[in-house]
Amino acid sequence: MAFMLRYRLFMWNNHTSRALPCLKTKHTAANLISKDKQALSALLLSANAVYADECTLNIDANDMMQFSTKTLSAPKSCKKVTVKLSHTGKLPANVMGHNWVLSTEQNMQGIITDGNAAGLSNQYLKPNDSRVLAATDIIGGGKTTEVTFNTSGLTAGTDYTYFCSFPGHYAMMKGTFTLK
Ligand SMILES: [Cu+2]
Repeated sequence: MAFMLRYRLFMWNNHTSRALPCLKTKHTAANLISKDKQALSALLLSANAVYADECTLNIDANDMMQFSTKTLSAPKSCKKVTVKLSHTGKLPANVMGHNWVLSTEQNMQGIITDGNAAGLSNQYLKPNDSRVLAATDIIGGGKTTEVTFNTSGLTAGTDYTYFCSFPGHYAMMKGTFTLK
């Protein structure tokens, strides 16, 4: 793969140097460079997919009951997605604990209601809740956690909901996850 990449980059350079003497205007040159840049970024993008970098997503949570982003997405080519959650605050898990839970929008409320009853010892989730598509543990300030899940059960282009199931937090800690 690395060899092919180098070979294709070599071909790209070669193509550029041969094409340049034929150029008539600066405008054309700019177009050509822009096109080649696009080709290069497409090449690098496909290399990333192979090495799965884009299949790992990072999100922070803090003592202000906030996630750092309200949208997360991964390429639909990811067979598995890893979400890494960092709690950048200082408060302990029983006071300001956070997790990252994925479900359909429709199922969120039921998961939260049952999660509240299940309590912190169950990560504020009903054990083996089939409505939960993915979930990390609850963590306190200064801690990190992650979850890796298969994307085979998800539909590309559909908006899923992620939230924190700690009692009351979903009102502020909620976002949209999409496979694109
Ligand atoms: Cu929370």
